[in-house]
Amino acid sequence: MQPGIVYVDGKWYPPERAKVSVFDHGLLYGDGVFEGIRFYNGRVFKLDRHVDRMFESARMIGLTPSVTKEEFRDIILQTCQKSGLTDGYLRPLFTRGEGDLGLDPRKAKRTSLVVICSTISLYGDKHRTGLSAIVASVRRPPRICLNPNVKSLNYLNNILAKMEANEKGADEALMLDLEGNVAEMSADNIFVVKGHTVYTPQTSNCLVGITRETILELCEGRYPVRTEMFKLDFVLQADEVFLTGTGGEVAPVTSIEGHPIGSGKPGPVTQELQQRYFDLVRSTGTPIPTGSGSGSATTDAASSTA
Ligand code: PXG
Repeated sequence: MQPGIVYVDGKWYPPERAKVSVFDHGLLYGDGVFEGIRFYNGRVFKLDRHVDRMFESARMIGLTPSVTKEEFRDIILQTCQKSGLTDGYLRPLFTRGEGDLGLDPRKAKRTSLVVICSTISLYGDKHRTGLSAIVASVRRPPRICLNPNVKSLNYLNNILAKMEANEKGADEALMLDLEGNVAEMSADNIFVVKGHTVYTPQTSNCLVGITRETILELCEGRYPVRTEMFKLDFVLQADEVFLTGTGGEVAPVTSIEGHPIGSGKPGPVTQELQQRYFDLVRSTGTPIPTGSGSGSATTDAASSTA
């Protein structure tokens, strides 16, 4: 069982007792949005950016959250505090809520808020040694079908790509859009290094990653950056490739379809940016409040804030 604590619509529960209805449209239709946030050393990294993106995702699917941004932010920090963890992962979800069968969102009368506070481990030692990737045959859907900037509860497109990687014994899957432009990895953005220049696709065909934004900030004044579309051959001829994501953090991709990238080992630009990223996440962020309430479960929001 996962460690931590889970908030569901006003109350906190131990992970094994946290439940949502089988009639929640988030489960029935993938109708909802989520975020993935990490906290390090008792501080939540880029909390306000994640709060803004979550509300923007909700707005794009016409979902009205049951809380304001300020309340949401407060619930996240309280959930961290109650978890007793100093390093971990937060997974807030807004779902369309419980409603009768039928995909019409009007059947769900009130949206739900869940915040899971736990831990996540994705690539282990491969952060240091490098990941292998395949090119997924499934493509990222175009904006006109489902805007990739919506971080929705419907991840089947990404999961199918990840399954192709699993079947081929690779760590990750690179995804193209319908035009053959490189879009992103199954749950991470992609960066390419050529010479001293750092390239990443524009965000019209991928998620506006917060780790991506952080890396672009870390490149400022050190490496020239170009955000532009490119094809697979550009990636295969790169000196270095790395991926970025809250879960995956910054990880080198050292082979694609069995073809080594650059030297076939993590490159110097990737290693430097990775180190700077780890330094930044461990030294900045919104402090998790300390005080009473830590570790308690099945308390309700109103009484614990009183
Ligand atoms: N693209 C996609 C499709 C994602 O899902 C990213 C890029 C990177 O975005 P951020 O803002 O995190 O830099 C994501 C994020 C998980 C997990 O449970 C997935 C993500 C983040 C955290 C955990 O596998 N994906």
